[in-house]
Amino acid sequence: MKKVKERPNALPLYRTMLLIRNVEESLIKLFSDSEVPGFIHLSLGQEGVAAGVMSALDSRDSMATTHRGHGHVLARGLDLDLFFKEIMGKAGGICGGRGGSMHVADMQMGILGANGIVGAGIPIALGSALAHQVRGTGGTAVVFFGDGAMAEGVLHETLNIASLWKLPLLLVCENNGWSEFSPTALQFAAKLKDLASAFGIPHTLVEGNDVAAVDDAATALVAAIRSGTGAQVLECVTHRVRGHYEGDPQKYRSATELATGIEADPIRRARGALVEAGHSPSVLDGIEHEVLALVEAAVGRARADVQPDFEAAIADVYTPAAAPIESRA
Ligand SMILES: Cc1ncc(C[n+]2csc(CCOP(=O)(O)OP(=O)(O)O)c2C)c(N)n1
Repeated sequence: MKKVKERPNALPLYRTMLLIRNVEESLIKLFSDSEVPGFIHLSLGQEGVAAGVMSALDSRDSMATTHRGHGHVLARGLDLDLFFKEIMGKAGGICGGRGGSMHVADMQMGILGANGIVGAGIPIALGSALAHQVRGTGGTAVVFFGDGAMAEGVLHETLNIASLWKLPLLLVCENNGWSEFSPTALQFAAKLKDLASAFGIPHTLVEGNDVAAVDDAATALVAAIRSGTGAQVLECVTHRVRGHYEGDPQKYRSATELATGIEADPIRRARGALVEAGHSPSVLDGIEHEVLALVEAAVGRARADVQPDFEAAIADVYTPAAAPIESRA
């Protein structure tokens, strides 16, 4: 068989997607066993977007995510122990176990936070983009949002300011066609492309289940942003395989649509490309086993961790007052 030329980061992208998949599959079990407090929203089927976009970023960059943000923070490189302990509400979590699935944040890694309010990450990333510009960090702020956020006024306001001030902002829409239990097409009359264009912001549409295509598009857009062209919109068409929230019986979806999501699996697609490029299935299985072992070990350590002290509940509610502008050097 003639080998297809392989992209240099094909294996790391595959591994990142497998990591997200294995983590979330383990969360399904933990959640059904009541080991995860609160709600979780899984991104099974959408791993290609997280892996592809994050691979285009470096340590200068910042990102804000949504209620469906496990994949984004894992692809950014958040430590597995800190991740599981947070989702399982343990003291050793990245936010001391007080945030949980919808509030994972890590300022050291430029993770500005997951967010339970639809669209609320968008202005946070806008502010971060302004900070990058004012401080001359060379960084880009990235925000993930679902197609359900297209009707949020804050997106429209953000596109306006980002365009006027030429801010280094990459707006990534994960378009899975659904906003909770309703098709987005029944809720928003415009196309994202037309909305972006109304504010003079370029829009790129990509097949979100093709991790290589997402990586290529995101890499090109981040390079353009770093060169000073201002904001960009990247719309990734993808499929949400599980329900809106874990436990959702999905009675509103047809069997055909559910099957389409499974067939479009970005991991199966990437594996097919790797095998075509000459990787043996046993090597690829080996990566999967290695990732699974890491996930199982992290779950074990999270289980063994303690819950936060009651006194910790109000820690970090207030931050120390910043020095007045005049007294800053
Ligand atoms: C401002 C606001 N309105 C409504 C909700 C209730 N809500 C939670 S998720 C969701 C839909 C999200 O759809 P989308 O943004 O497309 O993301 P997806 O769940 O498809 O990833 C809604 C309406 C909310 N959390 N915040």
